[in-house]
Amino acid sequence: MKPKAGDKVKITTSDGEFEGIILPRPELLSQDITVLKLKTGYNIGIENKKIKKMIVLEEYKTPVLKAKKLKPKADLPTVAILSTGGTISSRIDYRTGGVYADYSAEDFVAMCPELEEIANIKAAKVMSVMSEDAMASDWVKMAEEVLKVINEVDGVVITHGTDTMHFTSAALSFLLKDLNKPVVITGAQRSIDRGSSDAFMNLICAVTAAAKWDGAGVVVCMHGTMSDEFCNLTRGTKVRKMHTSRRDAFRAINDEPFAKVFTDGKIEVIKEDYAKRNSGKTSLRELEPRVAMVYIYPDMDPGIIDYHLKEKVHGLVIVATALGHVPTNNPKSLIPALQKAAKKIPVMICSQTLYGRVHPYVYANLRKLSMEVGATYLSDMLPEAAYSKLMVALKQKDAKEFMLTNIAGEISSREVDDCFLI
Ligand code: DAS
Repeated sequence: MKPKAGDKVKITTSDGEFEGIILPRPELLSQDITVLKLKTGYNIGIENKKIKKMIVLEEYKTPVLKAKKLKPKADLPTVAILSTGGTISSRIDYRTGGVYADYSAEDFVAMCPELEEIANIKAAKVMSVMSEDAMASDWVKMAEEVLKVINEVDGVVITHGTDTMHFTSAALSFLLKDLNKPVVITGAQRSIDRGSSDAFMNLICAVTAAAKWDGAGVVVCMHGTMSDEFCNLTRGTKVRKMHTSRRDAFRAINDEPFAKVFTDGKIEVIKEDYAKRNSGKTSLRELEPRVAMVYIYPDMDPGIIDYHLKEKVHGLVIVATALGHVPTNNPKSLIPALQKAAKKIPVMICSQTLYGRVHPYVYANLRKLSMEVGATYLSDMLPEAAYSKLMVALKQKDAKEFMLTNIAGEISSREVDDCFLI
């Protein structure tokens, strides 16, 4: 049997004998070296040509997680945990360095027994993707799974990768029409099997919010500070991942969190401008995925607009500079291409500043884009929210009217300057 990554082996070479675990060789690195993790924890590289003999002492087997049987308690609320993948669901296999298991929601309860003190957990694994791989069809699948369980529980938690969590939280805000209870999305910046993981506190706070928060809507529940003080509950259309790795990477933009959630079960309301839990009927909207986002930058090639038209996108979200500008008065002006596009498909304008709101008239260039081209200015809507909202809008009778209607708090009526970069 040919030794493989993870096997415990004894290697005899001209320089002596070595015992340890074979580590995987990333494709990029040369394959004529065997890397061994010694008992001491150190790794050594042995040239294959020096190896006289290698015997397998213990073959590696991918550990199988024992799913924990969940026992419901009559006096507790019921929360569904739908797992979709991401770091929160991944376990690094220190023997091989690879990710070897994708936790299901039952596993979360097994690793975090506090969850069973907060609510009866109904678990389901919806998919198993790192969120950079999520697609619009995955958002539809998640929304369908929420709809399947929503009438049997007091709230839903979705565990998800962090990279595109804010795309998903916005998309579900538009796909789930008249959502009548909380859908709380959470994740982790550090995998759940590492001591310093933020996963446990995020899970506990997310299940608490799904069980007890009096709101109805899609929210993100992630660390509010670098330490384990509390989690923020932030509107799904006004939240964004703003740091690659900090535990408090998720911030409210042009908004403030609804509430702080503590691991002792306390929910401290910050503001109440959200729909309350109700007995209304939640339904599903459809989406048209062929929408493109175009980030505006100096000296860009306006050909990108023509490319998208050729690729038959049905809508464009322009992530413009500041108040909503694009290159207008230079040899590479985007106006002609956008004029052509706007004749066929909706062209929406957001700002890459994220904070503040775009404006169609302040400058002559803006008037050219809003009035001559006919682009639609989306106030303080985040680009990622506009992206999924336009997909849903394209399935409505009047896409432009839908985009300008405040569906899930994606357009704030008043300035929230006091929370700039909080
Ligand atoms: N790749 C990242 C993702 O799935 C890992 C994480 O942060 O969850 O979004």
